[in-house]
Amino acid sequence: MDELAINMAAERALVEEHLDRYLKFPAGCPERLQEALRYSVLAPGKRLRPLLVLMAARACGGKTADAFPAACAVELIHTYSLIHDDLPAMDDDDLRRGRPTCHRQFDEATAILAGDALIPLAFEIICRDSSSPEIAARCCHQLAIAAGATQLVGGQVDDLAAQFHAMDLEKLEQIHLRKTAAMIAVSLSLGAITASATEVQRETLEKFGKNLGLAFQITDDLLDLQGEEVKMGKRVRKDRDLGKLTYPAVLGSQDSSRLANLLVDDSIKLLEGFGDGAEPLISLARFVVSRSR
Ligand code: GRG
Repeated sequence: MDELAINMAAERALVEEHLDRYLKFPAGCPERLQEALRYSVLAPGKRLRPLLVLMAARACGGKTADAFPAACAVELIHTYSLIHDDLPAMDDDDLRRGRPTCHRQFDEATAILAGDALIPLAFEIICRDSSSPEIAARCCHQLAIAAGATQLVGGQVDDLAAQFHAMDLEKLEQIHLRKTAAMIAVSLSLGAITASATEVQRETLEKFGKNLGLAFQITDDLLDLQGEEVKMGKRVRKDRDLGKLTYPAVLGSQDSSRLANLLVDDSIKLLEGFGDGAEPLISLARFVVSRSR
């Protein structure tokens, strides 16, 4: 393992330690709910979004210690979206992060409520643990927009509505910019805010995140087509069964892969002004298109 991979593993472990602490509730939280929350959040995810928060903070000269609340909050919102996406009313999946989905392991009502509970918890953590009230307010505002009706939720609604309908590349991009890229872009943005970065730095990182988010989605589509269920820890070949139009369906696999790499190359160019502090972000961007899960 190279030095960066070791640092990344160490930071992932720290994110998981924080998540573990944040998922111990005072009296009043029903035991089954706590169990479902810990089961879903502490399952072996890649933790891409929290790592992006930490690395964006570092690229802007901030302390990663100040970025952990926002990093964990993003992971909690992301996990809620996965739990709800897996429900019978949406993708109806049995496997997530290598384990039975939350509604399979528990029951539908518990899965819906566990997802619901993660949303206020994310904002509670930012409000209580950020390094200043101003940083907390700015993080909450950005995260609320990214997770809200025009971005994550709106993108998901349009994605569900588009099933079994013809779509062009522009529509596909509009859906994925909102459903997938918004949460990745906001991770970069929150990292910048926790580091008290300039607005130019924050916007540049956000743009980097949008490109990276699209590259991530294209890779996800390719892995759905070519990946293995055991490695991915989730059902594969499901996009076709669900009638979803994907990048490989529109562009073919080779051009999709070319586009993903192009987006990553373009996004890396945006980081030129950040100097050596952005090296971990560059490596993570390359990982997004070379990953096998
Ligand atoms: C329910 C509001 C709502 C939104 C759901 C997250 C999502 C939107 C759908 C999941 C389906 C999907 C394939 C989305 C595109 C890419 C994506 C978000 C994959 C999952 O993220 P990873 O690979 O997951 O980072 P881990 O488990 O590693 O955290």
